[in-house]
Amino acid sequence: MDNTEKQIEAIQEEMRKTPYHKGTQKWFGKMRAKIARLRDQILWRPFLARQGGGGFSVRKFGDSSVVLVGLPSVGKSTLLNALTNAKSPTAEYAFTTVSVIPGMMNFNGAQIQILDVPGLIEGASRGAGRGREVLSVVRGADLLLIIGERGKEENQFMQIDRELLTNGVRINQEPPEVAVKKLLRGGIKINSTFKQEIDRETIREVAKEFGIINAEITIREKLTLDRLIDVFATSRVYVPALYVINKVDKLNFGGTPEVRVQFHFGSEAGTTPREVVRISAERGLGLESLREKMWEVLGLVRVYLRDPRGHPRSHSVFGGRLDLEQVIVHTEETLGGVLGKLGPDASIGKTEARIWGPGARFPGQIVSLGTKVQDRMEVTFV
Ligand SMILES: Nc1nc2c(ncn2[C@@H]2O[C@H](COP(=O)(O)OP(=O)(O)O)[C@@H](O)[C@H]2O)c(=O)[nH]1
Ligand SMILES: [Mg+2]
Repeated sequence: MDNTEKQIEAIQEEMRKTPYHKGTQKWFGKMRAKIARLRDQILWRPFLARQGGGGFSVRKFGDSSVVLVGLPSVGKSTLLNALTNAKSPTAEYAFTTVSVIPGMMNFNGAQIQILDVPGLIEGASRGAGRGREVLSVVRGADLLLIIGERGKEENQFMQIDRELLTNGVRINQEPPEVAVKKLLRGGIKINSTFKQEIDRETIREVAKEFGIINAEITIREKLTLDRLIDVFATSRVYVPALYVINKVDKLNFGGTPEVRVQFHFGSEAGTTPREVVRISAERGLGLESLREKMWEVLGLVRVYLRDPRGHPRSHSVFGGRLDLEQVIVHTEETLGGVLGKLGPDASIGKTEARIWGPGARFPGQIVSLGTKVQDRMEVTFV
């Protein structure tokens, strides 16, 4: 254990001995902020030491990047092989795979990169320093698949959640709605549109712990102490996650694999219920639901292209079958963004779009490039 970790332990020990009440709230806020700041230091140290990340930086390919997270032997390698073109070794025992194994999943015409990162969580208990690897991989992910094993999932999900939480990873959460405007003088001014349970002195104390002396802090949500600290801690990442229960074939409860909403086992305050997809990676059960769900959470849409005369553009593949030409973009994207993806030659002189299908009030409607895309919208640019 290094010095910083010892400091964290000492603070935690002190907190255990101190009763929590209105009078000690400010002190607790300060201590929690101190711990968060020390964890930031641990997490960022390797990045500061050698810029560019080091061994765990993975090149991103495709339209989206998904990272598999789970304890050893839950079936990550098996799932990677089932979903993608990758060939990853699988085995009964732990720690078989040693480096990042990428695979590419083709779904709805999109290329979705899936990364199996052995050791990401598996070795986390062996030292807090591993957190930096967790963070460096997770930081680049558009989605985490958190995998547990049927019958043990409750405990496994909780372990992963806790591990991610202490490493600055916030799953299925939006960043706090707090704006911090640094000022040159005047101390810390706090504006809030909600009545806060945390008193203003505590908010000031936490801000100060992160070196903020003069600032205007505007709060637009009801904050917990955790969320308040998240505002200032530098190592926070916000990533969507899907929970997956694998090996549903093993314990035969007579049920079929299904997608359903289950309530959060850990009942951490402020988190939304977990949505769980049940699969058998080995038998190939539930994989279609999983792909659909991944697609939905990744927020990808297909936009089909038509030619300048409004005819569907297609190219033939595999002996004459016609595929519509399409572009994969994020749901937040506009038609201007689609045009941008077509490259400079295609976009020159184009100022409007004509659309068909979803989103079009009538076939061939002329709309602006600021129009939001919809799945299966058809478009040509004019
Ligand atoms: N019964 C059953 N076994 C599975 C399933 N998926 C994986 N396994 C087995 O679980 C063991 C560990 O799988 P592996 O993919 O290596 O797990 P990893 O350590 O998370 O990568 C292997 O023996 C797999 O054959 C499944 O859906 N059902
Ligand atoms: Mg593996």
